[in-house]
Amino acid sequence: QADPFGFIGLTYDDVMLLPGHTDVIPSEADTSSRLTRRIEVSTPLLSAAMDTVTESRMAVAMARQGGLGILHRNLSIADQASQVDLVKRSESGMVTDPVTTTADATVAEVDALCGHFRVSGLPVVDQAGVLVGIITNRDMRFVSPFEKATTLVRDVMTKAPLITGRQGIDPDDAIAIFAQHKIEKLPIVDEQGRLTGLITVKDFDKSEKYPNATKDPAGRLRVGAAIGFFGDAWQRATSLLEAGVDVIVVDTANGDSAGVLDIIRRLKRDSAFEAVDIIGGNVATRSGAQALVDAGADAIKVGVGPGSICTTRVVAGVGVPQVTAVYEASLAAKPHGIPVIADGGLQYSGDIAKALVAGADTVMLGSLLAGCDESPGDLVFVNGKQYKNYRGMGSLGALQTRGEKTSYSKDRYFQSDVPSDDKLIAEGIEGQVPYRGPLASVAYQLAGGLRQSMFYTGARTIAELKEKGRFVRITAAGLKESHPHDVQMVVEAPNYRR
Ligand code: RVP
Repeated sequence: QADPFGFIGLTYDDVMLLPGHTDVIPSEADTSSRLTRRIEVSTPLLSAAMDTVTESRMAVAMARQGGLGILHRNLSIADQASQVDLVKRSESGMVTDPVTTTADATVAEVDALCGHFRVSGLPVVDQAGVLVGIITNRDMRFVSPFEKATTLVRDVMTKAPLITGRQGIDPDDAIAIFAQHKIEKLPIVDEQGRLTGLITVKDFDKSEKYPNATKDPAGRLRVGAAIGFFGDAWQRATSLLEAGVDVIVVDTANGDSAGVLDIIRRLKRDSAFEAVDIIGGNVATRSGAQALVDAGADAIKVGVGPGSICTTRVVAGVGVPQVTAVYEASLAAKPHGIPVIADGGLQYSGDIAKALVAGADTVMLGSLLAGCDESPGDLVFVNGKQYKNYRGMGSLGALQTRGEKTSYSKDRYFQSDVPSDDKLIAEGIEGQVPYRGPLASVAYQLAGGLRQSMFYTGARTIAELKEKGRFVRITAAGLKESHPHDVQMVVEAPNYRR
């Protein structure tokens, strides 16, 4: 490069999309997009793999809205795998591996399982897996709290013979059985009477309620989970796979590094992981994206330093303003048909379309989702207003969170070898974001904003938006003009906060 300063970095606030001729109305715009080489989502939104953003509740909510949650990895392998399990069991055409109990268990044990898996009853099986009964809320209702620990399932369950379905039953036939027998759970059994699945009426209700949900071929919600590259990362990947994860994200602050590229190559070579798509990141340059493409990544995650809680750009002086980073990465990924994820730095719904036009296929959100009901953590009251805690995975607090052996977040910042906490170099901060209510309404506003962008640019599909979208660079005065100005805001808008 002749001129060492010849390369300008632009971000969301530096650009606007040009309006263009349109014959699209917002409600007709199709927001579906490619998440990875093989997976499509109907809403191009991902929730960040952060311990104040995505655990199973958020992942379920994201998938129902047609996006995807990426479970964070600042917890033990067993805990993260059990979160995958919770998402995979949450809603499905048929549960192929239902949670069960035995006749000798106590009602208290059944209660605990039902609470953990958020279900209202369990099939009862014997040692050979043969269905011997079912126990639901109805059966347990008259067991007093004092007797739960001593009452056995066999004494209250509804005993076999039960109404059951055969394997491969048609969904319409299942619905007919629910209606005819006024039951809510239909155990599926094989010829020997062994339980092989469970269909619940609740799942049909949810399918109708969330028609755009991101689902696997078996009708279960999809979920992603983050891993690192150091220590027990391989074991983590294996446990996530066994729990049924759909997407593994090798999630680090610098994806263009030997350890990250190596684990991506190994995962892609191993036939055991054939069914799982592997996302690599993060990078912010064309060469970084190229390295991930060459390693075999099924999608490239872009973002070094744009995050609202991130201090990498000031602590290390390194990063690329996000719109330029996404554009550069897409130059390497696009020719290979590998989707790009724009991770971090989005403040408003309008930034989604900007990211897509710059070259992304989906976006990943932290601060915009951390205030939702479904994100981990309780509400915090400050001066009578409601907030939720939100912290960077490179903040001291997150770096110091310990699991069985090590701090899981440390390897995201390549500091696994740092001997004591007082020697850590933080790259993030801990803060709070305003409470925003249920994810469904936040996601509705975000996707709605994107549909408005598609209307203004005359794009019926995301592919058309990416093709037709044109940028204009703006100045500080232009940015000032873009926001509400010269008035005192008196009513809170559902999709705008200064
Ligand atoms: P934002 O949406 O702007 O809040 O950014 C979220 C993103 O920030 C995450 O998806 C992740 O890539 C990045 N991040 C998370 N922790 C930190 C940090 O501590 N520096 N950065």
